[in-house]
Order: sequence, then structure tokens, then C-alpha cells
Amino acid sequence: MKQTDKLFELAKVDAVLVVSEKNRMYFTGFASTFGYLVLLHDKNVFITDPRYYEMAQSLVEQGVEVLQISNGAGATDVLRQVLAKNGVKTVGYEDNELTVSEFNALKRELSDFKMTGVGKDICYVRSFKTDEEISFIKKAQSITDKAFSEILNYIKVGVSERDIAVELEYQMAKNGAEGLAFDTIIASGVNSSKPHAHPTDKLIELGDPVTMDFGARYHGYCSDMTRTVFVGTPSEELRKIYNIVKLAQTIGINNAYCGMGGREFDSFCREVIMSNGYEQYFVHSTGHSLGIDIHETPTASARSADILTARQFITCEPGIYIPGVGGVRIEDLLLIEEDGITDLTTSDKSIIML
Ligand SMILES: [Mn+2]
Repeated sequence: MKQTDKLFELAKVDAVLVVSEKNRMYFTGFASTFGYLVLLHDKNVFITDPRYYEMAQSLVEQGVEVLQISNGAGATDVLRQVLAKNGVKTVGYEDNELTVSEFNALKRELSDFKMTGVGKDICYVRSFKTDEEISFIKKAQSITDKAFSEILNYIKVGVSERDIAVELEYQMAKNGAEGLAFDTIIASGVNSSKPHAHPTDKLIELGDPVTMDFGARYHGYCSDMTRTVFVGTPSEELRKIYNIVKLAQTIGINNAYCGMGGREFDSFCREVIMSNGYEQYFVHSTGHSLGIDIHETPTASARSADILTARQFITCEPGIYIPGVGGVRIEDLLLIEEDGITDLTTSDKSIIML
């Protein structure tokens, strides 16, 4: 089971109850819509129902005890028995995943135990990727880069933002994506000043910037990249903005190092934009990590207290957005390792005019 020793170092509890689908998937590698995973100091127990019991036998090989809920019995009855049998007094739960009503129900059912939120600790543990997770994210990013090179042949005057989104998603699927990392963002012309614009029926016009922010999912893991390209020749102002964003991003990546602060990394990019007088138009943070979720810790922002270290990911995505004019964002995905930073995004960043 992944990283549970690390989790128990942080979370001073006797057991951790994993209920959310993604954290069950994270710890077991086994996809299921229902189950209670109980992490204990010396063993792990997976409680599931007959739909998954047979499939869950694969976990037995990993040393996980698999229990089936018999017809008519409640899952929490079995859960209570497991906790009591193992002398558990304090139970860590996912305070960042459960709804209020799920938590209230659980608290009622487990009133004999002390409940402690450990969501932050799970996020921290998840931020350090294993070799396998790194390989999945690398593959997801390579699919995303391939789709970008294909979409350049497709974008032209007269196609709509929605057309581009659909084609991009098709290209990711065709190159091996099992799904999307998040809803594709396509923003053209003046729409591009809205950092997270949804694709519309707007048609591409000559001179438009087209910002594409998209990612693939591979074995459950996300990738994320953004490029702004131009159809025809951009205005002087947009070209200027493009060059500043590109410079900010290049300086950010070149200065990045293992052990830097999230705030420090943000400042590498922000200072370039600031010194060119556009700081008021850089309206979001520089980067975030990803994994099973598209936004994970650590983060790189002016308020981040995170330290970015080995086996963690961070995006580098400065942007400038001017309402009524347009916007530019360039985003790469970086892997931080002890011996340096690897930029996993291979797509061109020199200004592209289609
Ligand atoms: Mn991103």
C-alpha cells in the first residue's frame, strides 16, 4: 500500500478511514464506486460489497484483508467491528472530501471513536509521486503534446471554439487518453482575456489569439498545458504581451530548483511581468501540482508557504489578460527531482501564427 508509513508519521491516529473514490483508488490502485478502506499501522482492510468482492481479491496479493458485507448488513457495522477488533481509539477521516451529511452520518455511526480530520496529511503524502505515478503523468503529458501538434493543422478562420475543443479532445483520445483531465478551455479573440473561458460558438477571425488549456487522463492521472497561438498576424500589443509572458515563463523555468519556495517560484515569473508594467493583468497564481486531481498541492502563488521538492510536480503558467484586447497564457508541466527540473511539455513556445 502506497505511502501509508508516511501518512501515519503525520497523522497521529490509530486508523485512517478512506471513503472517497479517488483516495481509495490512490492507496489501492483499485477502481470501485463503493468501499471503505481502513488503513491501520500494521495492516489494511478493504470492506466492499458483492459487486467488487471478486475483483478486490487482487488486493489480497498486496496483503490487504478484503471483507464482504453480507446481504442486509450495513457497511458501518462491519467497519465498527474492524476498528474495535484492532484496538482503534482515534480514526482519521477525509475532512476535505466528505460532505457535511456524510460526515454527520459517520460521526453518529462511529460515536465510540475519536474522529480527527487528516485530509491535509493525505494531500501532502499524495504530493510525492512514485515512479509509477510519474510515468503515468509523463505519458498523459506526451498525449497532450501530440494533440497540440495535431490541432495546429485544424485551427483556421471560420472554425468555432467548440469545434477546436471537440477536435482537441478527439486527438487526445486517439493518442491514448482514457479521458480528460478537466474541461477543455478554448478562448479566442477578446474571449481570451478571460483566463478560464468556456468554449463558445464564436468563430475564429483573422488576427485572433486562441488560448487552449487542456489535459489528458492516463491511468487516472492528469496532464495540463496551455498555449496561445494566433490566426494570421496579431496586433502589436498582443505580440508584445506574448513575448513578455514567454519571457516570464522561460525565466521561471530556468530559475526553478529543487527546494525552492512556492512563493519564490511565483515571484520569478511575476517580477518579469511587473517590470514590464503588466502586473495588474496577471490575475492568477503561477502554478499548481497535479496527479489524480488536476489541482493538487504544492502550489506556487504569492501566498504559498509550500516548499517544492523532489518527486513533486508544478505547472509554470504565467499569463496576461487585458479586457477588450485579449490574453496570453503559456503553461508547461515541470517535474522536480533532486538533480534538477524536467520540463515535461515539449511543444513549441515561439510565437505561432497559423
Ligand atoms: Mn494548469
